[in-house]
Amino acid sequence: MTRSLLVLLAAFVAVFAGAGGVMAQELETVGAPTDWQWDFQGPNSPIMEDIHDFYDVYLLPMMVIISVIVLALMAYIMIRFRRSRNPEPTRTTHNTILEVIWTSVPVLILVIIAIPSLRLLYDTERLDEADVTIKATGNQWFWSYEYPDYGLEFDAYILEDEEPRLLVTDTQVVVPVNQVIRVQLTSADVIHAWALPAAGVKMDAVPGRLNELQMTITDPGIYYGQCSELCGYSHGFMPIMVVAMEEADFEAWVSEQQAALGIVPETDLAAATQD
Ligand SMILES: [Cu+2]
Repeated sequence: MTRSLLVLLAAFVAVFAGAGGVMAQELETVGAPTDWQWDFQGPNSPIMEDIHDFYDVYLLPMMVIISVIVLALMAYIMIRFRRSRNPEPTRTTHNTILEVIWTSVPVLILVIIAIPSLRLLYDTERLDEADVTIKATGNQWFWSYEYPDYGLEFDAYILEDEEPRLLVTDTQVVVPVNQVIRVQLTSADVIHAWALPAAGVKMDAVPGRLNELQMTITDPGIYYGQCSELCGYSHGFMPIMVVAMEEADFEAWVSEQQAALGIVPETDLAAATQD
């Protein structure tokens, strides 16, 4: 009795795991917001590593130093030049050297920030030869995806009751790790924006235009993003869920999807015509 029950259970688990597809791969969540988070997500892409470095090593220390200096100056002024100590106020209105310094130093600081900042901006806009191309179309209020090279096409709708809340979709964008992914973006109605924080990408999806971004995800796992352009009533309910997997797993996923749709892969077609 117990044994037949176990067999039944095993069969059920096997069928269920098989039907699970992407989710059955037991991938961990890598790119998601966390409670009380106050830093960036990731980095899980080369560009996001650069963004982290630019902020942590460069921008943040600079901001801290400037804030501390300004605070110290103000404290000094408030104490040293307080009314009780200076009953007779000074009539000084100009100090040429001081004015040159407080104009040129901030300009210099901005130039120092601008150089690595523009370099980083250039890197984020770069487009290399793509290994996988995905077309994402924004709709009110869901994303539709196409893999033109594989003949795949599907919509991704929110699953509102799943955790992490408001981030899970019924179908996922599957990508291989450590490959150049080109995401082409457009919209069927209003302006949306496709963003994946852990990978350091965000770009508008504009009706009538085709924008392109590129990302290379370095770690297998599940990543979450959101539409990042106010697009109407359900703007907060069209999340982006990306599953990054090893190349072999990705290829298996593509074949699985193609088989389900009855698509004959191009390589098989070529072999068939040769015979
Ligand atoms: Cu949107």
